[in-house]
Amino acid sequence: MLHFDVFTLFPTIFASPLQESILKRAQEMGRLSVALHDIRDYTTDKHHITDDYPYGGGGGMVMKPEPIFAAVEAVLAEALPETPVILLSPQGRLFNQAAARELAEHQRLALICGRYEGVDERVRQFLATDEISIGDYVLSGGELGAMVVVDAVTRLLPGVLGDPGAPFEDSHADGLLEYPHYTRPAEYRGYKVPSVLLSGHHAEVTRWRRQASLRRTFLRRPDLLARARLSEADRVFLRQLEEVGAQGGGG
Ligand code: 9D3
Repeated sequence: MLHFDVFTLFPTIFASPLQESILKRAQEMGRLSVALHDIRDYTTDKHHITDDYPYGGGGGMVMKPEPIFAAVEAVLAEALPETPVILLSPQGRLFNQAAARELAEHQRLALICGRYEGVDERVRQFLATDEISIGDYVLSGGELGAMVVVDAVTRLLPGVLGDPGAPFEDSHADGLLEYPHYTRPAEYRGYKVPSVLLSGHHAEVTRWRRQASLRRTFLRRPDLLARARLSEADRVFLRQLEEVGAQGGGG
């Protein structure tokens, strides 16, 4: 069982993603629980202020430290001292499948979502143990980042996915992009499913899929090939792609 404590000014953002599909099922199965904590509930002033002007001037507002510290310390009072406290921020280390696997080892994770131009630096220095960005683009706050982390980590919990070794493997499990998937009809508007997939030759299907994966990764994400787990046959095929070009397909 993995428990998330999410600290946010907009807890309702999380409602729908948690109520559908895999995340819904994971909660029903008792593998996942998510507690949403409204940072505003931990303000002590009459107007429940959570932001303030930046020292030194400049535009935008900064999230005040007191309500964030109060919220996290109250909620995690009885938690294990090693519970990661993760700040979602554009300055964090980039989230990837390896980071998701690492987080899935914990029993409890705290996620702090920033808003405005950012959070007071003391939150990052003295409260958070970890800082994560989900990619090099600008979001309006940490909530969607936190949701991405919850989703990616939950899929890795034992029993959450139907059959962990089956065809729908993680795109990044062996470090390659996935091969193309097809279902019926065998011809749609004149567009045909590759005949090898209808042939019943299992070994040929496996080889076609592997080569389609390699070709697609070579064309779209060559950066992934450096860290991919490749057989000698894979390397021979890739050398061929480099020499004669990728010849359409897969791109
Ligand atoms: C004006 C400079 N901006 C930094 C690029 C300020 C700023 C933009 C967006 C400050 C905070 C935010 C809100 N973003 C997040 O909280 C965030 C985020 C993101 O923007 N991109 C990728 N991952 C993440 S995780 C949290």
